[in-house]
Amino acid sequence: MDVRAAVAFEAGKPLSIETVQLQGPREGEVLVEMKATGICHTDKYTLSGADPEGLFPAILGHEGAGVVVDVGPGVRSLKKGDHVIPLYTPECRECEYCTSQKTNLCQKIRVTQGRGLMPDGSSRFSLGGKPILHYMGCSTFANYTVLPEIALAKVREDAPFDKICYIGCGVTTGIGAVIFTAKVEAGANCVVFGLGGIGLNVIQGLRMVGANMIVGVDMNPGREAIARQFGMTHFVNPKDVKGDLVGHLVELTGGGADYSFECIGNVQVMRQALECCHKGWGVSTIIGVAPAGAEISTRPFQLVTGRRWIGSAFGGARGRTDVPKIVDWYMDGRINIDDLITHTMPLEQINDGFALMERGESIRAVVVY
Ligand code: NAD
Ligand code: AHE
Ligand code: ZN
Ligand code: ZN
Repeated sequence: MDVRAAVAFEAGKPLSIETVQLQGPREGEVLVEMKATGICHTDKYTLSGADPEGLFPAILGHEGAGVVVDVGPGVRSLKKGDHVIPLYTPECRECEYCTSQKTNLCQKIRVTQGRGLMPDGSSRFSLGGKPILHYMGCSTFANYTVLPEIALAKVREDAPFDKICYIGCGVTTGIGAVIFTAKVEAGANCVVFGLGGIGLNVIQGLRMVGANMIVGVDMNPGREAIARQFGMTHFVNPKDVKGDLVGHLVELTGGGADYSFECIGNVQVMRQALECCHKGWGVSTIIGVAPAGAEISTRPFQLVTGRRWIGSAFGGARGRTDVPKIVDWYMDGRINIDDLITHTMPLEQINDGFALMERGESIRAVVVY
């Protein structure tokens, strides 16, 4: 079938709106009509050429919501008409990783996903007879896409697509990092570096679990008001701190953070996030995706003296199990998504969405098909 897609032909170039061809679903696959997709910082990162796994030409996008229109042979858990959220971290429930109960990083299809291919090693998208690659197993920047059954969370049908698409990455990543990865307890003092589409969801996760201090750190003063609305109790702009930022944060938190979160992708900030943690027990979670080749460093003494450095992908969430619950939290009014979606646009204006993010003017821009 013909579908409308924003194609990334090469790194560093704007997306191009094209009519591309999409083959139907094969064994274990599902054809989804995409209804809405968020634009995440990671799409920009890959488009920039900084992602070692970034392959071109590809159809980017990994933060979508839509409706099942067809299923391939052997698909049992989904049927035509089901509402779904694509999962770049699938949940097969049978691989060594899924059954370990220690991680959400299902590896069943990770190798082919990283090569921009479906699990059978081929692409469903093409243009003029030449294959176009999938991205993160999702390719939500197309109005129809094909995904493996294990990479779709079935969600309730009364939830609005243009809001719950954000649960496909940013909301789950931020709230999940607090609840599933760091397992922050009530009364904790916390520092969040980067108050964008991810960091603001970390903040609302911290408020949900009853954190005491929620310190937000961002160089963009425009982020203070919205972060306070979501639960931030103290704002620190590094540009306004005279002297050492780490020392300032340790003093502000009365000895260091019980938990810190890096939501930027800057390795210097990752070091600050670790080192502002409390001696003996502070835990720092890396969420930000750093450029290819970048490395983190600190004095090992920071770890010897009890700080711990961990990371989180997709908030530690098991997609098919946890994403429907997060949709319920939104529908029950327990989490706020609406105020984080600052812009909506048709697919034809998707490059404007990337520009808004680059200028720090949007929290989330959402393409509505
Ligand atoms: P964003 O651009 O919306 O937000 C980043 C924020 O950091 C901005 O408010 C910016 O002003 C601030 N900032 C930049 N440099 C800073 C500095 N030196 N000090 C303080 N603040 C600074 O980005 P986002 O969508 O929130 O994504 C954040 C990061 O998380 C990206 O690297 C993205 O790729 C990554 N990410 C990771 C996962 C995961 O599963 N681990 C999921 C989604 C996104
Ligand atoms: N491809 C990059 C790494 C990118 C990365 O870390 N992706 C996160 C999700 S970011 C969503 O916005 C992730 O889930 N990683 C786990 C995984 O298996 O990809 C690189 O460095 O190669
Ligand atoms: Zn993302
Ligand atoms: Zn698995």
